[in-house]
Amino acid sequence: MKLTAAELLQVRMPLVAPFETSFGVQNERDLLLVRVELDGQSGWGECVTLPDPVYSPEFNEAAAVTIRQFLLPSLAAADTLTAARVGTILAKFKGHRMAKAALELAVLDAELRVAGMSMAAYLGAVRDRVPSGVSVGIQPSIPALLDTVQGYLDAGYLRVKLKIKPGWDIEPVRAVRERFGDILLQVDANTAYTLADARHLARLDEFGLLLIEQPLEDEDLTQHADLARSLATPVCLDESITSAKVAADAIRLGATSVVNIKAGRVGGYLEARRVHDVCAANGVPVWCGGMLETGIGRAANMALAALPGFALPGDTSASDRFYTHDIITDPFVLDDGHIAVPAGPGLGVEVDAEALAAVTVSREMVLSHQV
Ligand code: OSB
Ligand code: MG
Repeated sequence: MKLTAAELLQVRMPLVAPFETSFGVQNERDLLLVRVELDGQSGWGECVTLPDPVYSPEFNEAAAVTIRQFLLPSLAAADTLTAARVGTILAKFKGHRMAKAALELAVLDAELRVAGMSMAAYLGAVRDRVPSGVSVGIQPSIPALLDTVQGYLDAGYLRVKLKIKPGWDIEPVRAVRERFGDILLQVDANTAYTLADARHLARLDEFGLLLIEQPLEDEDLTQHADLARSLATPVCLDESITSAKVAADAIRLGATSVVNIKAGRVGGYLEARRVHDVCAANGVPVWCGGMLETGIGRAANMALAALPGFALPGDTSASDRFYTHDIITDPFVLDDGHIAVPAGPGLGVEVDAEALAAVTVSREMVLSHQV
């Protein structure tokens, strides 16, 4: 197949509530979508960058420039383009994994729509629904936190992840554990601590958490291994895991005993599957992370989370966890704490043109077919 057109969209979606992490508060989701055409067949991809380089070095505007200036021209020059080739074609460009992942996803969507195959089937899914967890942002107070968590448990979420930071860690976890008892509970620090906090973080041990996610900085693999030895709570890496190779290194070092897989962070869904495979080969359970995706990225995450090694519920929440109006025609809903994995061709969801238009800030043809 040949890349015949490509479009870049900037979208601004209001969030149902502000989402606060140790790296800041988001009041809306500003994001980038890509639409490609392969021999005239449309495919959609979502870029998971944030507006600022606070979770990873990538950010929306940099991703747009990278896609426009380097990635799309290289893909357009390929005579035979398939998702499996995207990684190789783009390998000469360092980093920019989220930008690459968005394009690989769009190509894959188009390719699979032509083939009549679902993304879940393509990746090797073994489930038709996935258990759903929820990521709970830092709240203004403990009573507000308990109300928020109560709402998610009432909705049926099967696992709760609390965002933590220095000053918002032991007490919120204690309060949630005391109020809700034996729920599946974990925490995510988004790199907010240093190894000097090891004794403090060990105070979380008494709460029987599933895991502590990314306590230290991205590059601190050895220090995560040191920390892991001083905690009973399993350490799970997110930001640090940028490829299957890094996952293998982190496991070998003892820096991580569970892995959060986000396709954007590792350069695409095919590399995400390789991370899954490396973890499975080492007996390391994985779960699917999230980046406040619209229905497009969410659909792809559901397919990924249906692979056999996804042993824990992920941040695979329903669309209404973040958005009142998603941009797909059938938003993801919770059913008995689970989300159905799309079974139709490609992503298996349809973009709602009207809903998309309502949140689109700009839309630009980056490449149009030259005959
Ligand atoms: O660390 O998992 C994270 C959102 C943005 C950036 C980083 C993270 C998150 C979340 C939200 O925790 C997960 C979701 O999309 O539900
Ligand atoms: Mg995280």
